[in-house]
Amino acid sequence: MALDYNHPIDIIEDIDLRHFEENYLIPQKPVILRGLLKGTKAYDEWNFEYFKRVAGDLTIGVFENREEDLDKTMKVPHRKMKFADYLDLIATTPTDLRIHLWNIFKDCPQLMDDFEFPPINTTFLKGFPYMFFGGQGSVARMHQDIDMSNVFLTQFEGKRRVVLFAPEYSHLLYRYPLNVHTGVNVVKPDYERFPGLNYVKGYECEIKHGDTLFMPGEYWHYIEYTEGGFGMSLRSLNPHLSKRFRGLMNISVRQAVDWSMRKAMGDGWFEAKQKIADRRANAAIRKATKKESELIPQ
Ligand SMILES: O=C(O)CCC(=O)C(=O)O
Repeated sequence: MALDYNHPIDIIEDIDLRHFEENYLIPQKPVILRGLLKGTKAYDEWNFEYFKRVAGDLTIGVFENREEDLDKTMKVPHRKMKFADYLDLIATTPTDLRIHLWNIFKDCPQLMDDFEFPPINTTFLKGFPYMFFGGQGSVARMHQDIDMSNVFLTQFEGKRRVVLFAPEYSHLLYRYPLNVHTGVNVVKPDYERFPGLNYVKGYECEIKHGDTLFMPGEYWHYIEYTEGGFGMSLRSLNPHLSKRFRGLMNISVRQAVDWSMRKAMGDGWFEAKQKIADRRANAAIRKATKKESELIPQ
């Protein structure tokens, strides 16, 4: 057995609210919505040159691929650059530099006129559109989004490879307790250290200009820029109240407890979390192997 994320994702060119809700939103199943923003200025015109004209003079914080702090979301940028220089760099040169979760619309509100929230969802969080930029080879390591909202990730320039796993696999993926991160590297899996990976199944896809990937709330995602480029993510409330509640608890309580324990115990807390993650994974492996042996006729 080995880590299996070869399952393709449905690709749909035209979809209405009912079809989307019944087949993807309520069952929380990923799908690529090809050309979802067709007919908007963003779809036709957003490229490196456009963003250089609109926002090139801004100074922005950029992040490197770093292996440290595996259980933390990187919030403080590793360096600052002029945005126009950053765009020139990712347009021409492989680099690990990324910009993530940038609400560029606060700096350049006129960009909000370039698109409309697509009529396939009624609970978009309209105040939180974010842009993501990355050089070829840069990576967003595997994580879940802490608020558990659904994400509609549209690509405008370049290409991104995305690997997705359902939240049901969180224990087999060694999620740290009180946290939305894991120490596993899905593209270089270490089966000896993380045997649970043998029991996990997921999806893989590549998105390019005009593709919108619907990532259901709580889904694990690993993202790699196979070409330098950028995209926008629109978020919407999870249709399931239990997940909305979990998202709220994550932001308000779990994260705060995690931070205070880290402050109080330092590295000891990280080690304790690793042990708990290992214990939970071992229990999930026992359950998975029991299920398999039940399927073998005696
Ligand atoms: O593409 C990226 O840089 C990361 C996107 C991501 O992790 C997200 O939208 O939650």
